[in-house]
Order: sequence, then C-alpha cells, then structure tokens
Amino acid sequence: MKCRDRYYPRTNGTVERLTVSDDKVSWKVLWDNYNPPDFTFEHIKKQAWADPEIGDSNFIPSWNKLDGNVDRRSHMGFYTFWGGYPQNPCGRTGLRGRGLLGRWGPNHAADPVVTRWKRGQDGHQITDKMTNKPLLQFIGIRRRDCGQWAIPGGMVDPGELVSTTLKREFLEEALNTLELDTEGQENIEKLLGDFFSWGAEIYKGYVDDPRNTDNAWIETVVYNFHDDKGVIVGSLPFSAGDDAISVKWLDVSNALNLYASHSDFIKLVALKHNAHW
Ligand code: RP5
Ligand code: MG
Ligand code: MG
Repeated sequence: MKCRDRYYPRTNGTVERLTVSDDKVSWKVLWDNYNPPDFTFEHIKKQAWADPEIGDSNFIPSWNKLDGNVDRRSHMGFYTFWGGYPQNPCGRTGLRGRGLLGRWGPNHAADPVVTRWKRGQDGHQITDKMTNKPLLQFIGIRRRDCGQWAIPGGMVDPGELVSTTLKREFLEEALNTLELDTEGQENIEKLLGDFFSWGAEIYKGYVDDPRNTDNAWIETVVYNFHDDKGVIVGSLPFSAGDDAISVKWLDVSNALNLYASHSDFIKLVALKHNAHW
C-alpha cells in the first residue's frame, strides 16, 4: 500500500510511480506492457556502502545468499528475477530501480519496540475504559525525513548482528548517544544494564515502506523489550538523535498512525501482552 503512493519520497513530486491497482500487484497477474519509471537517487549511486548498478563488471553478487558481509537472503523465501533484477516478493510498486535504497533486493533493518505499562501518578496501571485492558506505551520517534512517528529502527550494517543493530539504533535515535561524551554514554549503559539482552521476537519479514521499489525493498526484524515495572526505562534521559527529531512515550492503541507498517508491528506487541489496542 504505502509503496504505491503516487510520488516517490523526497523527490518533491518529480518522481511519479506508475499506478498499480490492487488487482495488479501480484507478479502472477499478467501485465504485458508493464513498464514503470526507473529511478535511483544519484547520491545513492555514489555511496561506497551502496551496491553498484546491476551489469557493472565489478558487481558479482551472490543473490539469495550471505554474500560476504552482506546479507542478500530474504525472510520471505527465495526472490525471483526479471531481466536480471530482483523482484519485490510482495509484488509491483510502479517503480523500478532502488530509489533511496542502497541494495538491490532486500535491505535489512531492525526495529526495537521498548514498552512499559502506562501508570497514573500513584503508580497504578491505567486501564482503557472500553476494552478494560491495561494500556501499554512504547518509545516512538518522529522521523526527520517525513515527520511521521515511527519505531526508532534502522538498517543493519554489513556483518552486524541484528541484536547489535536493535540496541544501537535505539541508543542513537531515542537517547542521542552519538552526541554524548564517554561519561554520558557510560551512564546510559549503567542505567540499561542487560535490558537489551531480554527481547522477544515479534516479527520478521517485509516492511511496507514508502521507499520500496520493484527491485529493492526493506525487510525487518522487530523485537520487543518490555520493562514490566517501568523502573529501568523510567530512569533513561530520552533525547532525539540522528534521523529522529522528537522522542516520546506513545500510548498503544488502534488510533496510532505510524510510518510504514509500524502500526501493524505495535499491534502484535499489544496482542502479546494482552494490552489495549
Ligand atoms: C523502516 O525503515 C524499518 O522498519 C525501519 O524502521 C526503518 C529503517 O530505515 P531508516 O530509519 O534507517 O531510514 O520501515
Ligand atoms: Mg538510525
Ligand atoms: Mg531510523
């Protein structure tokens, strides 16, 4: 859905996707003259961390495999090819190329969902009046690129363990550790202790991200780190950093309208805790 919006993100309406109706999303539905525009940002092509163009003589990727340090496997199973280009496992998006994404095929991300129970002044848990279920809260950030609220996630660096990415992105975006001196960073490590060692996997797979194209897409691993008593997370000095411009506790409910498919991930977290949604 979100990668079939008319305009590609950050192009000021200059890059328009071909309209793909719901019934034509699947590659299994024949569309003989399907010929969407081809777009990759010039600055992406120049990045050392990004893939070269397909057909470049120096670029001999091992598709669907761990390619050196670069994980080109998909959580969705084996992806197929058309004309030498990987095909988005969820179907047509109306745009070829990589857009804003660095890799052809899957671009791996990780999303840490840090939660606590919503409590009143006196510390008692707050329950929703309609569903009679306790209210959960999670740390959300406002994205610098589009202004939408989101989970403080980010891309997995080549060779990086997903467990490292989950903690690193949370620290960078919700605790602004990139701007802290050693003392500040050590203080946060002390407050956190082993908090990030006790996560639960919530989801693994495709993300409906507006940056996706027919040939490049984001996949993620979502982990929930829950602080049942709220003492650890209650002591953290939250401050937005890196690609986040604000950070705050957001109440978990179906009124959330988050970036990409992040609301779906939060719903899974709510179900896991039998919290209000
Ligand atoms: C998302 O893009 C993923 O779920 C993750 O939150 C994010 C990673 O991209 P950046 O935040 O690094 O732009 O949809
Ligand atoms: Mg980041
Ligand atoms: Mg991010």
